[in-house]
Amino acid sequence: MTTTVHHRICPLCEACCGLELQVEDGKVQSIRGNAQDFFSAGYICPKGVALKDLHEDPDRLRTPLIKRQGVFVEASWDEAWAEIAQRLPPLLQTRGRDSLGLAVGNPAAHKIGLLLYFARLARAAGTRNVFTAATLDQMPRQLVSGLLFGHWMSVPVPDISRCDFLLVLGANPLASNGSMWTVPDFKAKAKALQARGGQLVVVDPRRSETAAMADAHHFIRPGADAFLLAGMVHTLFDEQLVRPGRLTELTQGVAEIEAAIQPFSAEAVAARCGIAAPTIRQLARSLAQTERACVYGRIGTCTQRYGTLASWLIDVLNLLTGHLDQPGGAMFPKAPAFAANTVGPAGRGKGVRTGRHHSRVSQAPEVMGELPMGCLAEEIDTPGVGQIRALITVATNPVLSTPNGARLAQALEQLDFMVSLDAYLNETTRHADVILPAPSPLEDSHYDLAFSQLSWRNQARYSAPVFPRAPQQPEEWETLLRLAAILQGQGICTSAAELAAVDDALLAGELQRQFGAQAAAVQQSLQPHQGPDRLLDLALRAGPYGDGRGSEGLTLAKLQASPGGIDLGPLAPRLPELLRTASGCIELAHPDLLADLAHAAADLAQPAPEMVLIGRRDLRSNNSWMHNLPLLAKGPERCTALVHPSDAQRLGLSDGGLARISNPAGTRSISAPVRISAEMMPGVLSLPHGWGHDLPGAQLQVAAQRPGVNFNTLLDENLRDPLSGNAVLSGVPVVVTAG
Ligand SMILES: Nc1nc2c(c(=O)[nH]1)N[C@H]1C(S)=C(S)[C@@H](COP(=O)(O)OP(=O)(O)OC[C@H]3O[C@@H](n4cnc5c(=O)[nH]c(N)nc54)[C@H](O)[C@@H]3O)O[C@H]1N2
Ligand SMILES: Nc1nc2c(c(=O)[nH]1)N[C@H]1C(S)=C(S)[C@@H](COP(=O)(O)OP(=O)(O)OC[C@H]3O[C@@H](n4cnc5c(=O)[nH]c(N)nc54)[C@H](O)[C@@H]3O)O[C@H]1N2
Ligand code: SF4
Ligand SMILES: [Mo]
Repeated sequence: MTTTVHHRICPLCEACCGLELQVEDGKVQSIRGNAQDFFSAGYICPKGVALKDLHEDPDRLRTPLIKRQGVFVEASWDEAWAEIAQRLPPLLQTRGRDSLGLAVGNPAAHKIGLLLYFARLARAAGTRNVFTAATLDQMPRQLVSGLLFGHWMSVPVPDISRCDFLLVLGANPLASNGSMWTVPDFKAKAKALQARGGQLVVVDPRRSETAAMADAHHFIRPGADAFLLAGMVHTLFDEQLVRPGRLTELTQGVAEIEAAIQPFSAEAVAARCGIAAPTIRQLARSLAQTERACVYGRIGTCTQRYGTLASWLIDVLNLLTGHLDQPGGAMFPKAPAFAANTVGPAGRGKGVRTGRHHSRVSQAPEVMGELPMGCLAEEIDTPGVGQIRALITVATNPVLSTPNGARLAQALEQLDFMVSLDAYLNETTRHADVILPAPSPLEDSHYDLAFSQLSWRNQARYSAPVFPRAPQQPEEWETLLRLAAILQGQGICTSAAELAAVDDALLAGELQRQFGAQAAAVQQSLQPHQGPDRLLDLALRAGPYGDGRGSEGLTLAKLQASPGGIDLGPLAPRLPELLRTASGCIELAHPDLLADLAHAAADLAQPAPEMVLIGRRDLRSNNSWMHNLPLLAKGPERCTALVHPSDAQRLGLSDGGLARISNPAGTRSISAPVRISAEMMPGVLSLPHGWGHDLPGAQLQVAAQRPGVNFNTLLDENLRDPLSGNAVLSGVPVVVTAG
């Protein structure tokens, strides 16, 4: 028997832990944290261990499926490509480019091949109908980064290892392992903060796992973060605590904010957010008076009507208290590759624009080139010019992850043609005509294109595949490139050489624009890499630590020779160098933000509904797709409705009994087992999303045994944060009865 040891970055969540796998005769024997990985230092969670289950899952697709007379049959790759090439191009020719929709989901953020080649697919498709999970998640955060700093990915993260006061809103990193902030083992870092005398404060309508370890926890009325944060900003002005320090000269709009924030005194917002005015004032003082302090907000602050306002006010607070871009505060990582805020002239750029086009039915503005995922169903089921008639889904399960998935499921059935690139035959891909299987993550190389831009410490890490791919199984970038070639009218690439020629031609065009006369020489220097590896080598070498800046600099080869990763040092101040706004300043008071603040002022008196619904995450689950892995599926029921004892009594709910939860109109409802707990804020019910694996036609044998119920059945697909297009997933009124 031969045992080999492999190092591999976990692709399952944003913590990006380094793993060590022991493999014996082609089988995974064990998976543990890689103690040699400088960045995650041996940390791992149960999902990382479950990569073995994922790799071996008999339900994971290993061959393409084609639907014939309503039934999926296994097919060869050649047959699958023939089907696509025969059906897709004629449709687009008669119906136009916008008749094709593209939808891409969460796992793509973890896959460099999907990220880089989905962009190529979208360009080849030429459609405006591009939808991603960003509008179910962090679009408000990215919009604010774009407006203030000039690029969507210029996102400040807490410099936790030097911070002494960390205020966390709407995030539960003990369950999620962090988001828009790559911070493996948050718990140890938070404990170190507490051990040096610092304070962790959590604002959440539930006493979450993170809140339970905090020094203080405040319940907040769901959806009211913007009001709390506005009350804190008001306090800063009211109590003369505004000190932007060295950013004063670099910031536009402070006076406008002072004027616009006037209606939001702590006393005026207290009832709206359910937090007493003295507490709000004290939070503002603690932030202002602690030398190294930071506010961090995540999904709970984004997935609400005022998601963009809340994300913005977090930056405003960090800036006005002198904690933005300061050690121990909210700092900007400097990624080694692909970060737009390291490319081009430093300190000034074009900034961002939104609304360059709008969705056909609801007229929702594009943001970051995308339309809101909540609009996908209506774009398919509303007749008219530009109606979506064909859809390509990539690593997404919107039937479970999007509000009113039932409408979407019906709409998908009406499509003329649908292709899915996915790991499973699930609630969404069952509607496809052709499913193209993804390889196992253990058959992929890995580099975190997105998360190296959000890391608690600057880093470069890469891992090679653990296993070779099955003989016919292409890499995902190859699949996307073949689709792109078909959409570009180049037909089916039947050989590797043909595909390489398409890839070479695309790269040559890009290099020509970037390097002009030197393009051919640059392309030559990137040998022998191909596909995403070649683009990574280019990005690393041209990046801020690259060998383009000196012979000692980074290359892919150097990264490949460093299985524990390369430490690029602690976060360091980056302003003004990072800015890409037209003014070369932090544009703190964009008119759209001020206008929405005025809307919020008009909404200050909104009374609290009797019962609202919020989401939650569990360490052993991940969105909608890991419920088929035995290691994660075992244990107590996870899809439960948490309610406060006083609500349970009022509503006649019993622990372990069922709660019937309905939308206010009473047209849609689900029943979930109740857990009564004082960890809930009264008037708030918490349920996890991503469940509901009882739909016919999916092939998820383990998940089907305990399907759970679909949270998103209750949500209204038309409820959005108007600025970012992000779906409202939290704080939604519901009617709850026993049964
Ligand atoms: N109510 C409510 N709804 C929510 C949320 C919430 O908090 N509350 N959260 C939202 C958030 S933050 C997100 S990000 C979205 C996520 O929603 P989606 O973007 O739909 O992502 P997942 O639910 O993670 O589903 C991932 C899909 O990718 C497939 N897959 C897994 N691995 C691979 C792979 O390697 N390659 C390919 N091609 N496919 C793969 C899976 O089989 C599955 O179909 O859900 C959102 N929906
Ligand atoms: N184990 C696990 N890890 C995951 C995922 C998973 O499904 N499971 N999903 C991944 C994805 S796609 C993402 S985007 C991240 C998300 O990572 P996080 O942002 O940390 O998300 P959650 O763990 O859902 O924590 C959100 C918290 O917000 C609270 N909340 C709800 N509404 C409000 C509100 O209106 N205001 C405030 N202040 N709080 C509110 C909830 O009670 C909850 O405790 O997690 C990622 N990691
Ligand atoms: S915390 Fe995230 S990255 Fe780390 S092992 Fe778990 S799933 Fe993987
Ligand atoms: Mo997400």
